Amino acid sequence: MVEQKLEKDPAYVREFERTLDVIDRAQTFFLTTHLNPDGDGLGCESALSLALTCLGKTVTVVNAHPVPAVYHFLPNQETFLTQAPPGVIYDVAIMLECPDEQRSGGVLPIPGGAREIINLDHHVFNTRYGTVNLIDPTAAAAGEQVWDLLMALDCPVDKAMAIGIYTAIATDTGQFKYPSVTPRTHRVVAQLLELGLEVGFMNEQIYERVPRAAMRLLGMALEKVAYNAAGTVGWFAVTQDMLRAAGAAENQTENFINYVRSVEGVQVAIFFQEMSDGRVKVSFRSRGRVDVSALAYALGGGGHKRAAGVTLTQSLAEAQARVLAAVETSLAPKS
Ligand SMILES: [Mn+2]
Repeated sequence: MVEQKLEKDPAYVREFERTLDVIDRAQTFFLTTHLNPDGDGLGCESALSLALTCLGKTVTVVNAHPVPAVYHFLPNQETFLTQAPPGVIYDVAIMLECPDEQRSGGVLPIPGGAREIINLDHHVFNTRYGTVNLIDPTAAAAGEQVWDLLMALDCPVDKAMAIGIYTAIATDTGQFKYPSVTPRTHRVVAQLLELGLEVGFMNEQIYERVPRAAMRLLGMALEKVAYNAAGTVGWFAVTQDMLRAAGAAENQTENFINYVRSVEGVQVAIFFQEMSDGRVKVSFRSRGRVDVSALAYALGGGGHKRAAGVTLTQSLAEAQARVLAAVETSLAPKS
């Protein structure tokens, strides 16, 4: 693992060593990720909770939302909670790709508190709110960072942990297709395969168990994709009415946006989802020069250069008008 650590800057290596020290001295752990948890956050929680348990530590995993059905194959996910136990003070809280406290969706602050906060993330915008900040925007997924940790902890890595790390990296890189992928990404995956992980099994678990209702919803949504005049922006929406008509759940739309991102000429794909609480969840994907993380950040959200999002407290029509105007501005040639 010396090789992987050498790819990092000295400040990161220092924080990494501090992380190991903090983990070593602690007994009780609290883990969380961002709201609407995705494959990266959940895969990290799965693998890291297994490793900490193996070290004899006590681990509590709490997320703002339940684990989506697609990720029910992740080892240990059945122990994940959606409410923090009241009054418990933890030795250490580990935030897995949660760039600021608000993104935890109300899980932070922890009711009883934590003595140390390890803030592990690969987002460019991170408020560095931890007592330890392990921030590496060159990591294709937080799963790469967690893998480094697992390799350095005093507990043998195994196939169950490999399942979580593979899920984290595969889902955050669009199955190893995005520009965020580096030689290091594939070196980590090679190590996972050496533990006996089967790629075919993983692909089936993550991508080939689409519920019929979700497929129906996708069909309805794709019929209504709209484009700007230049064909550089494509957008579409899922409303509460559509969810009801398809019999689908709110968290079954995770991959929808990638269909529009793949259309010839489209530089920015936007997906609007009307939530049951009336707010509108907006997802961005970029293929061109547009930095959608800056766009999302300006609207109050966050993310990466090519994948970002924000939740707006507006009607769907208002949210669409506001977001489309912002996108056109960011596409306009700078004068
Ligand atoms: Mn991620």
